[in-house]
Amino acid sequence: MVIATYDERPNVERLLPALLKLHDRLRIVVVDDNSPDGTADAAEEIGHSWPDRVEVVRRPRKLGYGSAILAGLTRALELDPEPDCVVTMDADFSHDPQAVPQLLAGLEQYDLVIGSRYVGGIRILNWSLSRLLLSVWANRYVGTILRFGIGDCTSGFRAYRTELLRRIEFDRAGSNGYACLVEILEMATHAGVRVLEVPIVYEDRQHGRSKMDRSVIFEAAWKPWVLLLRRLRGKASDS
Ligand SMILES: Nc1nc2c(ncn2[C@@H]2O[C@H](COP(=O)(O)OP(=O)(O)OP(=O)(O)O)[C@@H](O)[C@H]2O)c(=O)[nH]1
Ligand SMILES: [Mg+2]
Repeated sequence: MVIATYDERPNVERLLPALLKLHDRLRIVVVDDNSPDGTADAAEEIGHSWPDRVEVVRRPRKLGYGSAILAGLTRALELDPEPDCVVTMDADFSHDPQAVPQLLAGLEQYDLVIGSRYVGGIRILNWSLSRLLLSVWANRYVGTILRFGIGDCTSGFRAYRTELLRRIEFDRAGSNGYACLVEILEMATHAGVRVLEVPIVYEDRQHGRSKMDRSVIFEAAWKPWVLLLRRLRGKASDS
């Protein structure tokens, strides 16, 4: 498991034990950006009760969700023994830990499984209308430009086969924010991987504050165009 955290102490204190109880081989990499509320210390403390199962990557300052996920995936692939698969999820319970087994089950036949808020209808609880519209619109925007044929391109609740992550060299992704998820999806679809969307219920956070900011939205707006250009250039140089 890879979990990016910034000021998520009350959530992490409940989430990590809930995940660790799911399976005794499950290990967690928390990537924390020096959260002022001591999230990293709380995660390490929990790790003491679950030896060798929690690793905390401490970064000096807030460097962005996307780069935290990339750092977490890099660390997860260095674990010994190497995991067969890696799940990424948010710390704030918007992604239900009980849905993790369902995502993992999908990996038996697919290389990437996405916990999708939008496949077969919208399943989001307690979001304001403006937040919902922004997310629905952002997904449509990405889908229209890059035509993945995937309902939820910006979901951070994903299960990847390790082999896929190695094959696509995921660490070439350069986005700091949520655009990183779109970038990884572009690399994966370019590599012709099998993607499954599993419907999930997404619930708004009950503790803590959102970390969404303007720079993240700005990056999410221009990045799909850069990816499209790269794709077209790649096709031109192939032919
Ligand atoms: N390490 C790190 N984690 C981050 C950063 N920004 C967000 N996160 C974490 O990434 C996950 C998703 O961020 P959220 O703030 O929940 O983003 P969101 O779900 O779009 O916003 P909400 O609707 O308010 O929940 C959470 O676990 C955050 O703590 C960051 O800059 N660094
Ligand atoms: Mg959230």
